[in-house]
Amino acid sequence: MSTAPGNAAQAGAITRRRLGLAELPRLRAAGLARPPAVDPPSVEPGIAHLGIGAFHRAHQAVYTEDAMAAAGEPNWGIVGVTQRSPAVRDQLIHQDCLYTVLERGGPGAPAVPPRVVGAVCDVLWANDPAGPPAAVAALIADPRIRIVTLTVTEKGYRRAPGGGLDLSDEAVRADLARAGEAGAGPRTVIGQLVAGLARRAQRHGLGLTVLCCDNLPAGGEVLRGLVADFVAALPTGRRGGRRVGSGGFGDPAELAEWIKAAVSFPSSMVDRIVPATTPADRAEVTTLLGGVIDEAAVVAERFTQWVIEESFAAGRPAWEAAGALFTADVAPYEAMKLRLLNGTHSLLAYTGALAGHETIAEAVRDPALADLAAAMMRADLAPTLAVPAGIDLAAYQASVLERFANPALRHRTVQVAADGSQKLPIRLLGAAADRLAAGAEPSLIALAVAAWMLYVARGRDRAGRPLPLDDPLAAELTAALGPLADAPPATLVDAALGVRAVFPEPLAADATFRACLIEGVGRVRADLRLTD
Ligand code: CS2
Repeated sequence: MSTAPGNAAQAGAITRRRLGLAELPRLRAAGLARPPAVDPPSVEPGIAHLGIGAFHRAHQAVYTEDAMAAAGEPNWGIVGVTQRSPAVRDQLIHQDCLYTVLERGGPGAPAVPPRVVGAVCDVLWANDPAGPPAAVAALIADPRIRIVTLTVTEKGYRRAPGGGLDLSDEAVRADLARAGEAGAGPRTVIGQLVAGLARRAQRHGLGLTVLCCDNLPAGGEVLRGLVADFVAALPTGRRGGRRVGSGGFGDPAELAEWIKAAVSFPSSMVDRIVPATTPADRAEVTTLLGGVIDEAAVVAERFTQWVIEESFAAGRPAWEAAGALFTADVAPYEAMKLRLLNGTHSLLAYTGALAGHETIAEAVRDPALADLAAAMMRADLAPTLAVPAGIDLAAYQASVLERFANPALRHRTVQVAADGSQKLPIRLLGAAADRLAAGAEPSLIALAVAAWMLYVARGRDRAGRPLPLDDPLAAELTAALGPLADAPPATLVDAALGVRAVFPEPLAADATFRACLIEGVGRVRADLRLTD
């Protein structure tokens, strides 16, 4: 039987319905999804978010929606900014900025319907050739915006090895060189922030909070420093004996003063495992939504945590009503999470990928790797931590492994392995330095770092399958380590320790650490049978 063209088109239309406001009543009535806790059309912008990827959508945006609903304050809606490509913008604006979060609990956890989130009001692509060049600065200067949040990943901050802004970075230099020129929108996140702050200072001077939500220790202080470095490096000239700044940025000294007085930079610890969404995830969401397609769906574990330093210059959503914890000192929470969770994630990513495990859950089900992970946390990482109030550190370590073991998440080892040059110093090298200073040998941290060296040098797993090197320093690392995949351990270790952007001077020169790394390379090669 042949199908008439009209019927086929109609069938296509039925199966190709897209998530959006028009679909909400039906999804709600059919109980297929948990509808937004707010009424999306009534949500007004209050937050600009730089880096609207999967993590933000499954974490801060959910807290924000719940806070708006709990407090009856719909004026904390999020305007997201996407940096590299228009993909997320295109996905979201074609569905009224609605998207679903699909939670995947561990084995035995009851399935819950996907949740539609309505906290996002709009999305901009920072580099849109069709848009105004300084759209992000204009957004940050919008008086309705009272908080700028960021999830731009470690590399998005463009820090130099010493921690300050990398003034040798080409994009930073280009932003500084063109600062204030008409028609030139900054490309770097710090450039965009400073351009927005400058415009804000000139237009109305209303205060603002800039809240770092990346995996950075003391993220607020770091960001404050990077903004100050950019402002200090703005080109200036002299007019009538007075320093004047370039174009729209005004006088850098005045801008620096205004920032000090009007902008706060709290730190926060964020936690939720949110793997990159796959086509299979999107297909599952479509099925769960009865045929409605959501191009912007995200999948996350059930666990979520947010600890925020209470320092807001211009108000904030009632995030505590959504479960966030406010504290005067986030540092112990950050260190615990970055070292125990993220450090162990990295260990499992490199050893797991080399051993041929596709996901973190598979890696942690490998008894040898699970033992290593537990031992590294217990022996090398936990002793470096000040235990945050109310936390049982042993239980926390167990919970990390339990979360990693969730087979429904399918978090790929190569995804966590990305950007190792940026992640290792934060997650593992600081702890190694602390242990060395205490006279201890951080042999399991060294093993994790050795696994990274072998991952980079070999570029293939135990079975010879290629492993991608997704890292801003990929070229430098491949040149230094690529030829040394089968070299004696000391040769590989010495070449890696020479990469100053990863290993700071005192640690690189530490004989105990070097010896631990050499032993680590030997052990990873032998235990994972990489030389077979
Ligand atoms: C992971 C994190 O990709 C990675 O490097 O370690 O994204 C991790 O899943 C989150 O920080 C969990 O909060």
